[in-house]
Amino acid sequence: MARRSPAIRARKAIMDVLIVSVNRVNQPMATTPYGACIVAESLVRKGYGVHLLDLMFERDPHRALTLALERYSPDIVGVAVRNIDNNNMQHTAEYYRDVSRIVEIIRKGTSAPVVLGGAAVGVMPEALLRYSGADLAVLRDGESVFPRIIESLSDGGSRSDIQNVAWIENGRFHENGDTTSALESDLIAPDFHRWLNIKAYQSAMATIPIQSKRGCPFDCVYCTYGISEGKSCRLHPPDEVAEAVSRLVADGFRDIEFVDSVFNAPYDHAMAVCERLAQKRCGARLLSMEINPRFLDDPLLAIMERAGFAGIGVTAESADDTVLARLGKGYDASHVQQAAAVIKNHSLPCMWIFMLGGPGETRSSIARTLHFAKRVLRPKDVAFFNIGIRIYPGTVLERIARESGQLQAVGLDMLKPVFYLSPEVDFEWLLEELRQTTSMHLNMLDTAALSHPWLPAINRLANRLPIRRPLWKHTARIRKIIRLFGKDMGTMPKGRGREHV
Ligand code: B12
Repeated sequence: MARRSPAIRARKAIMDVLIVSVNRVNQPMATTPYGACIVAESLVRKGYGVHLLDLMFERDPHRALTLALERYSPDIVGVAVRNIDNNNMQHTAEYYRDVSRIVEIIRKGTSAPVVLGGAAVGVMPEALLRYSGADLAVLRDGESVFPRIIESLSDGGSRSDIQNVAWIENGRFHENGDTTSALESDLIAPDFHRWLNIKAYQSAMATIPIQSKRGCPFDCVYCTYGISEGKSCRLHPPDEVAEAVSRLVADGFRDIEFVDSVFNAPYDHAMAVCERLAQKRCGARLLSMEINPRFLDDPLLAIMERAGFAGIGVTAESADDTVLARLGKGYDASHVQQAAAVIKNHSLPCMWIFMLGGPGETRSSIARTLHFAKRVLRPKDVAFFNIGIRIYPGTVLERIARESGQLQAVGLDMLKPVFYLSPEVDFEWLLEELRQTTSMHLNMLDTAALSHPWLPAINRLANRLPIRRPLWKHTARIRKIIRLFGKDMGTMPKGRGREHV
């Protein structure tokens, strides 16, 4: 949806900022808009009037936005966009569509400049700018870039002077650098109570996010983390991280999740963070779903347990050497086996995350990964299988798919989810293999489970019951109960959600 010319006028000194967090996705559970809160807090500290409109639990989000525009008459509007789609090849949902409607409503209510930011914008800035017609996009580090935009526009400056922004001018996409700023450690834990309806998040089983670092140095062929957060790791001092966790606990939060791109690399930093947390004994129930198997050993798991971790997600992706090499993981199947052996020495609940159907995948490599999940993992652990890989612009996977003639979509069309599936793997065969595996092993799930319509209700119900978190560790028990109602979460309906390349 193209819009009018995006030239933005410096109107007057910008004083009042409205930030709209667009995300309303409640599967697998609602996620707390951490980035938007960090940005809001940084602006308040610089003296701006800030209102954060979180659409997550609004009954009528469009009306809520119209009312907020009337009530706050903002001088600039920030739009936080977290998700483009649900990364789910079987049951695809296209969340980016909400963004153009939101920008349309903003345009009706105000002539203030509209600035896009958020995780999705770091992944596809050009497509989202073109699709929404917003004036500017912040590529990363909103807490430092958004204040600079405001200062520059208030002074009548030009957007080409601002680092880490992108815009469309005369139909052309302009991107101004991809530098990174120093992390502001006093913003690790914003005042969530101030910005959000925390009760609603808690009853939806959402965790409170926290970062111990930003950036990802790895070269996984499909991944955008290094693009959106930068390739070098910027570390928060371990003391500050532990202090922030203690503050959150003092504020009444217990379930705190590290949302670093990878938690346990650099290894020494993860160790130091956990050591400080173990010293503090603040009573947090910690979680990280981004553990790299290569850097997992007994000392780290031991200190994670003492720090208060209640669960981890190991992003193994495969147990096959060729597939791991083609995915650019930087480790091989022996590291995955080793991680499983180490985990067996501990009691920490673990979800293993696999990615089936990438470059180099064949029927026998899939058989090896499924065998590993069935025979090597502890039965109490959960195995989760992604099917196909979402192709993002700027990744090596995009190049692979184009070179092999499997990907034609360009520009805006990349917003529509497009997935890679190895030509050696038949989609229907893979679905059937997984259907058999997940129906026999109640601790195993595939992507279909993430779009299960009962998930939000399960989250709400579980929150009322004295159930130990994380909820996923009860996957087998929950599925047994669901089966009593003649339904299931692990098997999937025949057929695919949408075309793959
Ligand atoms: C951790 C994580 C999860 C955790 C979240 C746990 C939690 N409690 O929050 C879990 C595993 C639950 C999860 C689930 C999903 N996730 Co996820 N997740 C991430 C991850 C790794 C980090 C997100 C994060 O919190 N970062 C830290 C914060 C501080 O960063 P941020 O939000 O980007 O904010 C910064 C900037 O973006 C900017 N900014 C933010 N808001 C604003 C607003 C304005 C106005 C401005 C100017 C700037 C700005 O400034 C902030 C501070 O610098 C990202 C990848 C990544 N590295 O970004 C994927 C990512 C966000 N997830 C993604 C997806 C797809 C999903 C799921 C849909 C997957 C699924 N199939 O279910 C679900 C959706 C859940 C939901 N309800 O929305 C995609 C989204 C893009 C896309 N493809 O659509 C990402 C980018 C990964 C990817 N490349 O595919 N996720």
